[in-house]
Amino acid sequence: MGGSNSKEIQHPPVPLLLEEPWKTLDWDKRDEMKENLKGFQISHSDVKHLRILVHGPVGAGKSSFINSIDSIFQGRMTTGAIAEATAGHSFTKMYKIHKIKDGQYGAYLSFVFGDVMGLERGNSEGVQTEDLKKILTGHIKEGYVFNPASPSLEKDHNKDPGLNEKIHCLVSVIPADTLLWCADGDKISDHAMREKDAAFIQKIKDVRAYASILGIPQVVILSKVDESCAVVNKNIREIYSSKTIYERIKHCSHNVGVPEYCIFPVKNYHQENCLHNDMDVILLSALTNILNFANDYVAEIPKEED
Ligand SMILES: Nc1nc2c(ncn2[C@@H]2O[C@H](COP(=O)(O)OP(=O)(O)OP(=O)(O)O)[C@@H](O)[C@H]2O)c(=O)[nH]1
Ligand SMILES: [Mg+2]
Repeated sequence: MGGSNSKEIQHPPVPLLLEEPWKTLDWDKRDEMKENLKGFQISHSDVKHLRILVHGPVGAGKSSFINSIDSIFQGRMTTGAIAEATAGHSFTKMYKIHKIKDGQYGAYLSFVFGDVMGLERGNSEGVQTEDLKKILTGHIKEGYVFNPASPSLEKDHNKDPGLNEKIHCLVSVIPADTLLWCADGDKISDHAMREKDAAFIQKIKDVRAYASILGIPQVVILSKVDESCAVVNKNIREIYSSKTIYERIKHCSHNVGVPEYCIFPVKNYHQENCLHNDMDVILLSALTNILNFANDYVAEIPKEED
C-alpha cells in the first residue's frame, strides 16, 4: 500500500568525491615551480615575451587571474589588473598588457598577459569578437579603449605586427559556478539563463575558431571553483577529486570544444589578504601548462630573415 504510511526509502548519500583524483599535484613544490617559471626560456629568438590573451564573459575572473599570478611572483597581494566586485557590465574597458616581475625590484618574466573587456550577451555589449580577433593577430595596440557598439577602426591598428606582437596562447576564463552548468538543459529551469549562456559560449567559440585557424593554442581557466563546490571551498586540495568540478570540466569541454586536458580549474585570489600555498600550486600548474603550449607554438614558427 502506498500513501503516508509507506516506509520512506532511504537512499545512500551520493559521494561528493571521486574515488581517485583525476590529477595530482605535489603540494610541496610551490617554490620549485616558481623558480622554473622565473627561468622559463622562450624557444624563438624573435619573441621577447610570450603573450597570453585572457578573455571570457564579463565578471568571469579574467583580471583576478592575472592579479593572482602577479601576486604569487610579488609575494604579496597586488591589484595591477583591477578586478571589480560589481556584476553586470565589464569593469575592464581598455586593452592592457600586464608584465609580471620577479618581486618588487626583480627582472620582468618571460610572459605577459593581455587583459580585455568581458564578453557580453548582446551584439552591442561587451568586447566585440572582431576586436579580439585583431588582438590575436597583434593588430590592436595596447591602450585601445573598447567600444561595445562597434569594432576598432584602421587607425587603432598596428600596421604590420611581427610574431612578438601576436598572441601565443588564448586563455578563456569561464566561471565554474554559473556558466555551462546548465548546458544540458536539465540542471536549471531558467530558460533565459540558458539562452544567455548560449550567447556567451557562441562568442567564445567564434574567437576560438579564429585562433584555431591561426594555429594559436587555447586553454580554459575554470574560475570560481570555491563558489561551485562546498567541499573544495572548505579544502582546495580536493579540487581534482570533486565530482562537481569534474562534471563542469566535462560540460565545458563538450560545449566549448576544448579537450579536458586543456581545462584548468582554479580559485583566484579575490578576498584573501595573504598568499596560500595550495592556491599558488594550482595556479602555477595552470600557468606552466599555458606557457608550455605557447612556447611549443612559437617554436614551430620559422624565424624571420634578417
Ligand atoms: N569566489 C571567487 N570569486 C572570484 C574568483 N575570481 C574572481 N572572483 C570575483 O569575481 C568578480 C569579478 O572578477 P574580475 O576579475 O573583475 O572579473 P573580470 O573577468 O576581469 O570582469 P570584467 O573586467 O568586468 O569583464 C570579483 O568580485 C572577483 O573578486 C574566484 O576564483 N573565486
Ligand atoms: Mg577585468
